[in-house]
Amino acid sequence: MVKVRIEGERNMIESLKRVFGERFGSTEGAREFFAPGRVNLIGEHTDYNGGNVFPCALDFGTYAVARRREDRIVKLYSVNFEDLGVMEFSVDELINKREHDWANYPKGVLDIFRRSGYSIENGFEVVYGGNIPNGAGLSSSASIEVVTSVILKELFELENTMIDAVKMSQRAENEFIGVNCGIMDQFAIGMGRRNNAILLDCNTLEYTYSELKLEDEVVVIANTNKRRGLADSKYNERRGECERALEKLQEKIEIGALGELSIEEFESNKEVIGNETDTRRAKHAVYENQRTLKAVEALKNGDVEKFGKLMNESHVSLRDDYEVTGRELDTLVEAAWKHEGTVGSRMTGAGFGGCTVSIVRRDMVADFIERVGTEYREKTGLNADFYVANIGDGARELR
Ligand code: NG1
Ligand code: MG
Repeated sequence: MVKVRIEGERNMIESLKRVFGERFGSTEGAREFFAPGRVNLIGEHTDYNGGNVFPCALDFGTYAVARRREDRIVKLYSVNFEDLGVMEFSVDELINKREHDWANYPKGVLDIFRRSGYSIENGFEVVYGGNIPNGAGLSSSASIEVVTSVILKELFELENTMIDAVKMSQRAENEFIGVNCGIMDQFAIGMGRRNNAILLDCNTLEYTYSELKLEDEVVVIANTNKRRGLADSKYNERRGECERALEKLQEKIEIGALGELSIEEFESNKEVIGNETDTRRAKHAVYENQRTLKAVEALKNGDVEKFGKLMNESHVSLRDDYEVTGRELDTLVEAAWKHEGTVGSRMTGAGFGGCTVSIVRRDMVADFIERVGTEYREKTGLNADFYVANIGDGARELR
């Protein structure tokens, strides 16, 4: 099955506006916002290791209609979670977190903004609606966080930059939600640019845009439709293993993050890590980081073939050394590798389920979707969803 665009941007906004009017009385003065989802092309599990990532923003994501209120009440509603109704609280209240509640994301952002000293004294009301599949590694959560940051900035005329908003959105995820994630998702969503991926050094936050000069190829995202059950606990486990490896290495060499190591430095010092598993985790982080730099260079030189090979190597490393793939992701990627239209294919996001990203020859996409989808279904009993990705701009107010 091919899901290209669930609904166009205008349709989405118009239907959210209708709901806004129903829920909050009128649409007078209501403003329109958008934050994309993101897909990472290469550089996986490197962000929290102080390494490089190469993500891009998608052209679908989270839409929102928002308006400032004269009192101090905040009202939040999501058309994706109709059963939960309108969440209502005051800006003065200590913001309580409830388990499994989507509104924790906007609440967390509001909390971090206020704790960062931004004066938000009035309430506001928002209707959210999104078309990113949840828990698929396309960053639906970061998209809600970043769109909320943009809403707060615009409604309250705050002076923060998009980079500040990105950092506060990540803090909301770390400190309020309790997921100790790196900065890749929020950064790509806030700073994305049409037809470009972003090479981001997560240690220094230096970044450069790199145009995706794909003429004969397209980016295809495939959702395994396997939800990432244990992702969060395994995610934190991997972070722990990498931290342990780093501490050992620091006994011998002066480094602040695994991302600072060259392959040679890693190979000549790795015996101090001691533990075999931790060594493999660190190896992935170091090699993946270097692989990302090579891949970006290849793309700059118009060598898409080489970029694709490096994507394949990334998957192997995530499968064998980092051990974050699983049967569904491996089956989908192996089916893609067999197809003659495939330039490269790998898992994307945290892993354990969720999506793969592939570069596929444009004239073979239909056959790719048909054959890869069929093989995946035969081997796993699951249906994959395919999206031909358009690389879009970052979060913004729509005017
Ligand atoms: P996804 O799969 O989008 O949740 C997670 C982290 C990223 C990064 C990747 C692995 C969150 C919100 N994000 O992405 O920071 O570490 O895994 O590269 O957990
Ligand atoms: Mg998430």
